[in-house]
Amino acid sequence: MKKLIRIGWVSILSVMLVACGTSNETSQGNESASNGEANGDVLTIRAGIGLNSEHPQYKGLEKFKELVEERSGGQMVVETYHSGQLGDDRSMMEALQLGSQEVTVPSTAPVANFVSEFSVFDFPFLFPSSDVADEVLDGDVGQALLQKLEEQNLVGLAFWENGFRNVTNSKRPIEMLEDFNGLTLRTMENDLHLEAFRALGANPTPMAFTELFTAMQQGTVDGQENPYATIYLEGYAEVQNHVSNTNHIYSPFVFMMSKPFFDGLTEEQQEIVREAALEASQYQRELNREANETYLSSLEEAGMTYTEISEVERMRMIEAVEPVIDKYAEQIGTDIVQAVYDAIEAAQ
Ligand code: TK8
Repeated sequence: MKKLIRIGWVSILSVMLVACGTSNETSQGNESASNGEANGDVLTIRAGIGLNSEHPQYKGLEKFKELVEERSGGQMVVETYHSGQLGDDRSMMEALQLGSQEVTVPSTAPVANFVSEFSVFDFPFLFPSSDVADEVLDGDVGQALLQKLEEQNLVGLAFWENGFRNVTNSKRPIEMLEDFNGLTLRTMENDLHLEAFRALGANPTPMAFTELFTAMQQGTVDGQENPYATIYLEGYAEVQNHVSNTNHIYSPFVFMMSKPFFDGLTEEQQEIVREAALEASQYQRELNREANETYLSSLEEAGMTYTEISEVERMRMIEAVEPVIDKYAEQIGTDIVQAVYDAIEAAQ
């Protein structure tokens, strides 16, 4: 209840700011908001992510910072936070809604708890390659979903990349469908992910990313799934023995800004952050692809066994999750799902 009242207050404030032609709201929405421009106040953008400072997600954020600070002539300053210093994906999105944080870059899976249609990008075995994903996400259907975030007091500015996810665990190599049986796997907080892993035979448990390392270390879960860059850079080789190239889901990141904050910017400032998020996307995607290619061998060097999934076994996994995809396609709406399928076909 308290939360609802605060959301209302923040949006009323931003409407007032826009209405009286004042463009500079400080990030805290405090009393200096109404004369920010006049006294040359600097706007602070607090940008937080879940991954650590070695990850391409953070390098992308540094690129965004560089572009925004340079192009705004120091009028906007970006503070970058990594490793969940400002919270996990879900709590950071909530902070954006309230206007108490300005930027975050979650995976699409937790975004689906705010706008359910986002689940379509997390359909197992959907995207055949990163290039196809780029075209679909940057095309009409991807942009239409970014638009929908506005209903949730969020502004989606660009898609970045987390990448193809692969399963790790501490128990046994996963080579065939049956190897999932009974494995306790952490999933992101998303019903589709949960049901897909149940369909594969695993025993999935949803958890915020910030809890994951400890959960593996203490044996609360046997395994998890993430792209190679995350598995390596977060040091999971210390607590996981096996990795397989399941490539089961492609995770996009969504670069988003607090709508109350965005609405308080001048058009010129809005253009600067929009452009910077897009340019940083190109940079981040490139680095991320390199990282996901490089770090598989690093995982083996760190002592993990690597198992390839044969085409036959991959087909069995695809078949196992099909009913889950059908169920969610119906829930999301067949028009959106069809638009995604058409866009994938056109991109190939
Ligand atoms: C980082 C997360 C992470 C995601 C997950 O905040 O939760 O497993 O893959 O990268 O978005």
